[in-house]
Amino acid sequence: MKTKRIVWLTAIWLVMTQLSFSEQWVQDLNKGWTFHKVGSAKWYNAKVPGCVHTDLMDNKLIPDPFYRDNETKVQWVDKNSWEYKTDFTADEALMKMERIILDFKGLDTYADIFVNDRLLKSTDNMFCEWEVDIKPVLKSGENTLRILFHSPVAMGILSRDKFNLEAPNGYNLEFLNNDWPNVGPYMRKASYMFGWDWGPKLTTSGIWRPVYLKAWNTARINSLSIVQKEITAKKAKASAVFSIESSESMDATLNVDYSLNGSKISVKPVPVNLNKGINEVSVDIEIAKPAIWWPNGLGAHPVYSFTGSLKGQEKELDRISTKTGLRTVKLVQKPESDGGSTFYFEVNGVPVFAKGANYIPSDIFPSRVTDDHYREMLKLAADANMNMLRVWGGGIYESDLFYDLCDELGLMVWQDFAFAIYHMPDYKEFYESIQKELGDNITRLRNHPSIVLWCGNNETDLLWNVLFKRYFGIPYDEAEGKLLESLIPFLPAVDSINPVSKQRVLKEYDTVFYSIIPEAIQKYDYNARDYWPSSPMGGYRKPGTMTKPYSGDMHYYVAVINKPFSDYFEMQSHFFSEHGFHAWPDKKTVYEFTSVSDRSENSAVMKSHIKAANGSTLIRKYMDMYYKSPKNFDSYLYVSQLLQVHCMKMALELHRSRMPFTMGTLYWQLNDVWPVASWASLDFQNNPKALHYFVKKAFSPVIVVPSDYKGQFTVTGVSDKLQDINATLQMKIMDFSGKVLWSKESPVKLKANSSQVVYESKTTELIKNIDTTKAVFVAKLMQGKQVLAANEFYFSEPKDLSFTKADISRQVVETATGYTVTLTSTVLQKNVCLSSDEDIKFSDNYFDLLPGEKVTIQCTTSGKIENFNDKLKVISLVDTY
Ligand code: BMA
Repeated sequence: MKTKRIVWLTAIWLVMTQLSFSEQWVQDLNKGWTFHKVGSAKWYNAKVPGCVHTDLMDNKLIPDPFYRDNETKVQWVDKNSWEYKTDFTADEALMKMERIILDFKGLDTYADIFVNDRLLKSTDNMFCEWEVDIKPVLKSGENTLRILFHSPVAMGILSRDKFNLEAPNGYNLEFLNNDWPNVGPYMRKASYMFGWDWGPKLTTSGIWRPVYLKAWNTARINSLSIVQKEITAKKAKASAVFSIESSESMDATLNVDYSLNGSKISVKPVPVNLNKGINEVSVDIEIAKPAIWWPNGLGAHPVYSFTGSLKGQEKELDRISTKTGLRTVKLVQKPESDGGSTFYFEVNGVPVFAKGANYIPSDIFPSRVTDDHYREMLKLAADANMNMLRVWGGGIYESDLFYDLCDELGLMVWQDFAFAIYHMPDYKEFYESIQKELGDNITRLRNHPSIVLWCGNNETDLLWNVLFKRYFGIPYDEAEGKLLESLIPFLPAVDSINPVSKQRVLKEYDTVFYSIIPEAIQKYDYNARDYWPSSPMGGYRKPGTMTKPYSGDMHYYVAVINKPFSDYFEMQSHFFSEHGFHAWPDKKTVYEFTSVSDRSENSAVMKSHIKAANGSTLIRKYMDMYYKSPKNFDSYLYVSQLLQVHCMKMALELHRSRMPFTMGTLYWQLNDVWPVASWASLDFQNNPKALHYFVKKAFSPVIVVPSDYKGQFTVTGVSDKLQDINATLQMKIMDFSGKVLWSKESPVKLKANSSQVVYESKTTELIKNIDTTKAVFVAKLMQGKQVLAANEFYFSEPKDLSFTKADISRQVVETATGYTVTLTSTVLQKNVCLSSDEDIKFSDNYFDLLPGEKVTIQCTTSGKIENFNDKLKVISLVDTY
């Protein structure tokens, strides 16, 4: 959780010290930076926080790597070392302070820190915060801060050589075929920067988070943790745990205030006796009738503010503030009669079906992500009825704002530690660096109510149980292994390997994920959340999740194992923490990174913006299975998005209708780091793909799901609501001109927080005498005239449906925020798509327009658009072939 000190600017500080109010000095050092390539004479302006690639771009020294295949043209950057410097002034008042430090919130990665040309510290971990004592070298007047960033590639080679063990990594991190070795796993730097199957290889360096100059006298508060002990409707019991650093032993007083929506309550001051050094001291808090924090869709998400202050004999020495929400949460893994165990989250005593997506960093250069981008993206996730995001381990520990927004929006966070599918060095300094990383990040994040789980890593257990066991010749469960192996198509040949290496890799895995991490969670988070060592896994030291009896979570990719989308029906799991299918982003985004000559399916530039193994071949293969071949490039982009929805509609609806057996579906992935064909539902500029509009429907609190499995047709009602619902189920089959061929209506009672079959029939019975190439099944759950849920189902694949071309008529009305467009058609229009070259946000898109039905779309614009109607393009699937 972000802990804010009161920032005294120099001038204010002088006034304050005269009044002897506080002993703290905090000054932002993010101005006046310049940078250069080590060895070159010329220095250029730099931005802090920032990174070398964005600084090179701002100075027009490299082209935008997102455009065309420019990625390949900037690969020289990470083979070089870079230096940054700035000057700052120390006045007499500062010089008199007892302690003076520089506080770096993030340095990427191997940095030597110099003040006035004296080397003060060398860093080795992008995820750590570094405090450097500068008192001994500080001069009154001008001082120079210089930071040398060593080439991450060169340092990675040194680390790998020191490790001196070659074993396979589960991921080919070097997507670009150059002569440089795969060094990502050998350093504590975000893995995705070395290339991933949705990201470019742009391995940057720099001061990626802010820098502060801080000074204090006597004592300061290092952190404040609100440890929740008992939360009920009647009362909340918590402890405000302070970590205080003091330069002398003394008597002091701790004060804690808390507030929700303005009204402040003070807890009785607590006298403490501080020792010289670090002190952990706490104040008990009891809140009567607390406002409880709930996940999105289940209630409000109130966030309490807490302020803690430390008073010495005469004056206040320091003050810190933080926020938290009050709730209980646990991961329930109850043993089941068949030997498996459940896997679901229980929040405030209620089992919650987790609906959401996997989150990867918002940019390949994370230092340039704006507050507005985070706000828009997370709002889009919450608006799509999500209640959980998994912050994936190959990325970064996100910014404070990210988690603040998740708290405010009720988005639960499954937080991976930053490890993804590789084995790592086992030398002492590497472990120490990991320990510091865990302490820094758990301390920063632990007060966020949104974080509901710590997870050790992404897919390292999977890697260990398949790849390593096979590589090292260790026996493993054949059935599990075969399935898992098929998910990892790039297994290296079994080799003769030194038994010492085998022992080392085994030990390293156990040391990091079964000792170092659990110990850090106990020490810094007081075991406030559950720990799951790896995603996916079957259970503690239990591989695989794919066969009976089921336990743990699962990652499942239908295209990787070369199966039709219907294979989703065969795959069981209590919790799908990853699954997905990839698609191109919108035409507008594709046009931005291509020139005219690049705009064909298999052009070199298009291929350079799809990193998934056999990516474009797979899109084409599945497109041919389900859709008529698109007539041109623009249609191809649009149909690729429909194809993604076609897969995910089956998946998300199926998973929800299997509750309570399945209690979570997090699709891969929410967002992108650059313009690319990927599994994401939002592109890198937060433009929704067809999938995102669809997800909002699939994750609605109440849904109705028609499906056909092995000749049995069922309609399932699913409700996340915590009260039962009485409704009427209306069903009909109609042809594409609206003629009703079959209909049925029945009352249903949907039980709270459950799913149930509300209609079933043999499929052949239902569709006898019906031409399924021209028919749609429509289900609606009604409460009086209100539609609680609606859905369509087709008995034939889209390529076999036969549509008639007809106009889509529209009525446009100007509104305060833009326009509303009401669409109708005499025939069924599948996947109606509204688009424009203007900047317009549509309230819905890619929906099926039923014959004779009216659909009204809100079009939000930043101002009036001349000839809006002419500029708005409306097509449907029938226009693509
Ligand atoms: C999973 C993830 C990522 C990857 C995704 C798509 O394995 O954990 O590593 O990008 O699949 O292939």
